[in-house]
Amino acid sequence: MNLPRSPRLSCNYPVAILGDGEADRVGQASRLSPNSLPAVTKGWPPHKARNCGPERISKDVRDRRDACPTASARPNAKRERGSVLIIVLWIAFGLVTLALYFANSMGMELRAADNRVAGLEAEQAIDGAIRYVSKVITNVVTPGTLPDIESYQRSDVPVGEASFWFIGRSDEQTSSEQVYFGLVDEASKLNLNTATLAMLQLLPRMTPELAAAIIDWRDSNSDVTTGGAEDEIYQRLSPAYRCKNAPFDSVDELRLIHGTTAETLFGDDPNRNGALDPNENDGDYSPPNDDRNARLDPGITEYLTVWSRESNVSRTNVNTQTNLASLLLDKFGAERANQILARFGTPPSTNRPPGGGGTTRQVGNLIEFFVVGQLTQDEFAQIYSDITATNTTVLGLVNINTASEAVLACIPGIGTDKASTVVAYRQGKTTQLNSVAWLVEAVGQEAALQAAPYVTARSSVFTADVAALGHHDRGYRRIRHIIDNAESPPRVVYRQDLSHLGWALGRDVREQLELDRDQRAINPNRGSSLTRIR
Ligand SMILES: [Ca+2]
Ligand SMILES: [Ca+2]
Ligand SMILES: [Ca+2]
Ligand SMILES: [Ca+2]
Repeated sequence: MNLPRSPRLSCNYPVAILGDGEADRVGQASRLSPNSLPAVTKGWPPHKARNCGPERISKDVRDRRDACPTASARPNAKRERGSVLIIVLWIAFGLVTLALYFANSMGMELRAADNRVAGLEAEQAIDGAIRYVSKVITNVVTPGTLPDIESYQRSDVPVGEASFWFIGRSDEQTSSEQVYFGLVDEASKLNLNTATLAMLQLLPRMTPELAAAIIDWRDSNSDVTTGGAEDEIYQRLSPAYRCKNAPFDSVDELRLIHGTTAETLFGDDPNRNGALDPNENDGDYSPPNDDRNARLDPGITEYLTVWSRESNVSRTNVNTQTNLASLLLDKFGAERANQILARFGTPPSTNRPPGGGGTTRQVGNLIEFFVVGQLTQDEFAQIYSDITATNTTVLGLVNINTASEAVLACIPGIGTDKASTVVAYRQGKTTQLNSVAWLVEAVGQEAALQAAPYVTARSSVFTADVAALGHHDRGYRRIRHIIDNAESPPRVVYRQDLSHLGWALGRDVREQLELDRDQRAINPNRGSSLTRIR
């Protein structure tokens, strides 16, 4: 039998799998067509070859097998060994790939877990910050005022491996790109529940229609203010809802008011940090679509609150003659007390009937008391924290010591023409700002008396807008708290997670954090230098 010298047939395999009959058929097939031989032998699996005993192999085949030169068998063995090597290499490659994949996956998991831990640290730091604020406002030097910024830590305050910042507002912001750190006085804003239509209309970005809709939302009736919106408007919306006809519970409720837009509510400052971030001064390149005028033009939420209130429960009512006489006697002595009381029509103490009595002039507010009583500013400041014109809690008074120019411009008697004068007057004067009396000197008696029903120099509700980072400056969190200190102990009346608004600590803090990170990489024992930033 003359088998063709095909490389595939030169080894033992095709020969070994053929019995005598098959070999003959192969021989015949090879004679007919040498190319057909591989097709005949191809279907025989190796195990069949193993089952074929040597007794079934024809002598001719055995001879050919025995005579098969080593030179022809060796390349096949090498190829088999090469195939095994390639398979092993592929398996090894696959295993290495799997190992790398899982290593990378575990690395990501580890980093995510580390970030979660950093986030928890930041949240705990914020909780600690609120306890710290409670202590600060309870122990404030002048009760009823915003704590002095030098009396507490407000930037990069360490809590374990975490740190926190109070995001604040101030006239002292030298650059609108720089975030100011500190507590915020809620009495520095207009109260949504007490501001009149005329006052609301003077706010930046406010329209007459929106101001009217705000009035309609909070009043108890369904009479439409000109340009406003009652049930008829809201029932046509999809989904439809009812006009509240009740006071606002939060400033964010403004989103429900007909006519509000994101631009109206937040303006150039969607992250609500009071600073001009890069995306807030690049036009429409990135949200928001700002006017690119290098100045922060915030929305109406910047100027509004629902929390400002003044509790007068423990104060002396100047309209109660005997209590006032007792206070004045204690502070200024009998002679001066009688002079002041006489201006209210109260007879001198020697002629005064026991238990009070007599005809006295009633005043509606403390500026009127100051003007009528002809006290000096120093005298008035001495008794200001002890007196009131009403024993009830008064909502919505604006603190003239902390309000921004935009808010002061909304107050009758001050207006847009005198607001800048008020701000300029109070800057640099710390000793004369202990009462509302300085407003008389700043804008004149007539204007001050017109503004008097709306203003105060006391504050008891504060915002602690706390941003925090965990270890390695990760896990950024930001939670805004409103804390009411009108009654002891202080209590948190509102809590809002603002972490979703993104980074709010400004460019300076970010750059300083990156610098610190680089320097820590060089020297792991080096601490933060962020305390330099204020
Ligand atoms: Ca209404
Ligand atoms: Ca901003
Ligand atoms: Ca922009
Ligand atoms: Ca702008």
